[in-house]
Amino acid sequence: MALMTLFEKIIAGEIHANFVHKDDVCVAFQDIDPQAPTHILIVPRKPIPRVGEADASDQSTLGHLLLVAGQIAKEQGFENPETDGFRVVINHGKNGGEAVPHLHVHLLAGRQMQWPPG
Ligand code: DGP
Repeated sequence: MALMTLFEKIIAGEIHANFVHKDDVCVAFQDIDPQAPTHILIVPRKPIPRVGEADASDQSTLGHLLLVAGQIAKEQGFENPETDGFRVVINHGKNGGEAVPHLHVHLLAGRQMQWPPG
């Protein structure tokens, strides 16, 4: 049997995390090393390694992750594009800055973001 990813262990409750959302498709919890006042990871229960390895069968899962990111941002009061806002990020591989090989969407909010990103 394949080794569990770190995020599978968090989903299974083997490693503690501060969850903000759970449903049948994904969970969301606070990042352990926040890069903004709000930094939440939205993680599919299915351990797709990274976005470039998703396939057509993952279409609804990928869409769901973005919808949940937007929903959480709205719940936490960041949805007003004039006065606030937020950023969603997916890192793929070495140059993308990926550290955990289990697909996840970063939701960052609570400060002014810069462009281009580092
Ligand atoms: P990425 O670089 O896109 O693979 O992001 C991985 C993120 O996972 C990074 O922002 C830090 C976070 N992270 C790593 N280990 C843990 C952990 O044990 N718990 C939580 N909550 N987050 C973690």
